[in-house]
Order: sequence, then C-alpha cells, then structure tokens
Amino acid sequence: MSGKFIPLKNYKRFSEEEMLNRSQFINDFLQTRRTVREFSSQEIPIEIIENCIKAAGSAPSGANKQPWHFVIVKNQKLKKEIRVAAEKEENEFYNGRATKEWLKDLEPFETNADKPFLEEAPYLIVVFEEKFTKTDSENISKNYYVKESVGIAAGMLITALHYCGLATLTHTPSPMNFLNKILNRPKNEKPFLLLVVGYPKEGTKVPDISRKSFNEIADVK
Ligand code: IYR
Repeated sequence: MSGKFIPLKNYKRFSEEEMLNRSQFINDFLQTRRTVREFSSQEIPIEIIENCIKAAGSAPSGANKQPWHFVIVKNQKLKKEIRVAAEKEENEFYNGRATKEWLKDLEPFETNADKPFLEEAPYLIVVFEEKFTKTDSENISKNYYVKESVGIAAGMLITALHYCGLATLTHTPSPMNFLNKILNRPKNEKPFLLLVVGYPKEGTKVPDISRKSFNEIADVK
C-alpha cells in the first residue's frame, strides 16, 4: 500500500436500541424540513453559516478532491444584483423557455419570475462545482464524480442548516453563469446551486404536498 494510513478516530458504535432511537429521531427531524419561499430579513450570526459550510465540506467526494466552493453572500448590493440577474432568466423561463408540462408541474408551488427572497433573506450561499481544480498557474488537477460529490455536500449543508433551525430554498435559476460574474469566481467553477438561507417570514405558508411512502421509494430484496 503506497499511501499513509492512520487509525480510525472518533467512530462511535451504538447498541441496536440506541440505533433504532437515533434512526427514528433523524427521520422525524428531517421530515420537519420544508422548503420556504418567503424569508424574514432578520440577521443571523455568520459563524452559524460558516460552521454549516464546514460541516458540508466534510462530505465524501471522488478521490477526495473536494470539488466545491461556497460563497456566502450577505452584502445587500450583491444580493440585489443577483436578484436582478436571476429574475431576468426567470422571466425568460416563465414566458417562453419552460414547456407547458413544466409550468403545469410548478402550479402547486405558485412560483413566478419574482424573486424578492434573493434580497430579503440574510444570506445566499452559492455552491460552485469545480470540474477541475487549478493547483497553480500552469497545472490543473482533474476531479471525479463532481455532480455526485457536490450534490452530497449540498444535502449535508441543507441538513446542517435545518439542524440549526434555519430554513432554506434550493433555487436554480437557469442558466446561472451570471453568478461567476457577479461573485468574481474563476472559469473552472460552475454554479451548482443557489441556497437561500434565513428564518421563514412570519405567517408564511407552504404548499400542501406530501412525501412518497417508504414502499414507493425503496425495496428490500
Ligand atoms: N427556476 C424557476 C422554476 C422552478 C423550477 C423548478 I424544477 C422548481 O422546483 C421550482 C421552480 C423558479 O425558481 O421559479
């Protein structure tokens, strides 16, 4: 074996009873997560967001390349710029690019091209994927399973934020390349997801939709 190995640290094994309790708890807890589309402007200490991003950065990734970059946007001017650019794309989406079927599928969510939450929420977290990583001015290192890796990290980020009591909205205006320009990110980074983060606006409502049952989403063979 060529690499260096160290003992597995901090692994904790539980009794079966404890595992059962924990599995019930995590299911109940994650079932309480709902995407919201109306956010309060109340401020949130940035350390909380930073810790959640650190947690997301612990995600597994292809060949441990960690092909992600997170930009926390709290600056009001930048948020406004992002809103203007996103609404331009969304206007084209709702008034032409989207198929009839797609618009029909979106009806229960009552979404439209207006995205005030991009300015109102205290934080936007833009998750970038790195198709390759620049190691220095001449060299690049190739990344593997980039979408899978960044998708897992994004899921962990949403989970961490939910654990802190923060609501999120996974927003993907398409295309999102305007984010490179506004946030001054290099060409090897591609926007993967725009996560809106904050407290839900008081009195906000969410669509009355349900989750598929265990038997619909899983099989035991
Ligand atoms: N990006 C648009 C449309 C949209 C698409 C899907 I798929 C959604 O789950 C929700 C919205 C918007 O944000 O309005």
